[in-house]
Amino acid sequence: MARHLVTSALPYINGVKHLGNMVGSMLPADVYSRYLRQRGHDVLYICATDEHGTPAELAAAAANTPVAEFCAQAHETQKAIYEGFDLRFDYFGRSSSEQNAEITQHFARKLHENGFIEERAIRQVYSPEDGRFLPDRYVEGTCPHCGYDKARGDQCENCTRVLDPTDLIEPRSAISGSTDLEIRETTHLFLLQSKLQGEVEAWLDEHSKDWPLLSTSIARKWLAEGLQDRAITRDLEWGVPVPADTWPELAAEGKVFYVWFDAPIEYIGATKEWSDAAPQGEARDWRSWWYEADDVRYTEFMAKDNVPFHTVMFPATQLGVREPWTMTDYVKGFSWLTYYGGKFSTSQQRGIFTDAALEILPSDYWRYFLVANAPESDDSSFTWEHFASTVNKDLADTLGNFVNRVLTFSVKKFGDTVPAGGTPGEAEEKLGAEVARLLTELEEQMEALEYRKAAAALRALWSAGNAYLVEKEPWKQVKTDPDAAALSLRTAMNLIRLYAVVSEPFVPATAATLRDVFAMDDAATWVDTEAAHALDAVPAGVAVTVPPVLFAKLTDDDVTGFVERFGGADAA
Ligand code: B3M
Ligand code: ZN
Repeated sequence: MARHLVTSALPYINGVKHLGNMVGSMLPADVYSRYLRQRGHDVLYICATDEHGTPAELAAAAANTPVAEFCAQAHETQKAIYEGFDLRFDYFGRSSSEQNAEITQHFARKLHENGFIEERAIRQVYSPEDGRFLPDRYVEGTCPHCGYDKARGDQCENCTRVLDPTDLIEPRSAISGSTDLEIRETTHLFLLQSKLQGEVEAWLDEHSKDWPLLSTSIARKWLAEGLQDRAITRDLEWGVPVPADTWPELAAEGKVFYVWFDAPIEYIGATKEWSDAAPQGEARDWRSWWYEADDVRYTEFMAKDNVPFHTVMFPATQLGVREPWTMTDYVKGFSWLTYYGGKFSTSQQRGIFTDAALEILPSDYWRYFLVANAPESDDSSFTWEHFASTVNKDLADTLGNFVNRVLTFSVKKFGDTVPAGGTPGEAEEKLGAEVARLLTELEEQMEALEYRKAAAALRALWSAGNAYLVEKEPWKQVKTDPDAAALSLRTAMNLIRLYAVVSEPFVPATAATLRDVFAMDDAATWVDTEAAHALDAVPAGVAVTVPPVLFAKLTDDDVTGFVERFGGADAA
């Protein structure tokens, strides 16, 4: 048994996430944590909403709600959706928590003591009418490159060029619309990342040997470009305040930390939230996971745009703190899931959002499809046609049909207990060997965090059941040799039992249904390959309940309807 700390990138608070966000962070982290728990490890899976920064303030302003209230509501909305997806976090926290503020301020003080933070005066846009400095995103105007008139001070959405607010033609405040803008000097904290470049490189050399290429190549690229010192404070109302004991003037000016400074620290903060929320009598020790925690293996999940922050910038922060905080052991990065080859887009509402997905179909349909088609080394594309054929082939025909056919037929012929009779022979031996081989394959792929390959191994296990049925044909056997039919059905039922266990990380709701088929009181969390080979864990005589059809097939009309509602090939 080992201790596994798992985190997935913290979803921004500013809106419901789409399936592309889900597949690259929370879902694979959940699948992995479930698997590890089943294998008997001590697992802590932590996530949270990322609540600071301009996007949160702007979304709150657009909703006409005070930002604290907006975040509290949006957190509950996201949390409910993730419960709907059966994501089993040990804790789902909030980066606006007191705990995060405390640890973030501690990190900043330590970085300062160690000479990695410096105050620097910079020139920034000030709006007298709004009575405040405007962060880059709060300045709008006309793009000097393409003429788009709603370009933001950090980037033009139209031509994607990175901008400086002073580049904009006819700049105005995004808050009040005021064009009376000035440039004033103001002081910010800078993290001296340039001084930490060598240490980050050395740390990466030592710790990233087994990481996926996607993660290491992004990290190397950033390091090759050279780490720049970076402003880690902003002029915003909402954020972790700069501690007054260390920087009284900046604190008095109301400066807060930059969202990407406090967001990764929230992995720790949320763990402390989890500790602080312990029910009476339950001891939870957040420090044992994060501080001098040599026995903890820490795995992080995220989409590729978040990789630089986790492989380079947050490690730089942690190294500069000069305290033994847990650093990542493995960074699983993901490429993009596209929608018909185009971008899922929150701002343009293109693609499928997690709330809408759950309105249409239960979570297992989505979980299975997304994991089986995870964008691991390359982007992968969502289309309704591909989704429907995957659901129909793998879930309805292969798994669902097998389960229902076996159970319905057995109950009809032999009553509602597992039938007795027959002695396992060559076919059962061959099946057992195949099942044991595929189970080993599934385990290896899960350990390697190769999701597509793990899902393929699971699918092959499901198919092995169908192949066995085709070979034995119990519906024919029953006419001439009832004992032989009983053996075939009992063996098939043992496969169902195995599926109930090994499918759990992928399709937990279905797995629970399959567990309930047999009136057996066993807490078996995983099956070892020997037991899988033997296929006799469910003995004759155990009561059987036939579940309702596991998966509904999606028809052409369903697909047409989905395409109409969400857009199809021409949406991209
Ligand atoms: N919220 C960005 C994102 O959701 C950001 C991740 C923070 S992880 C510490 O893509
Ligand atoms: Zn432009």
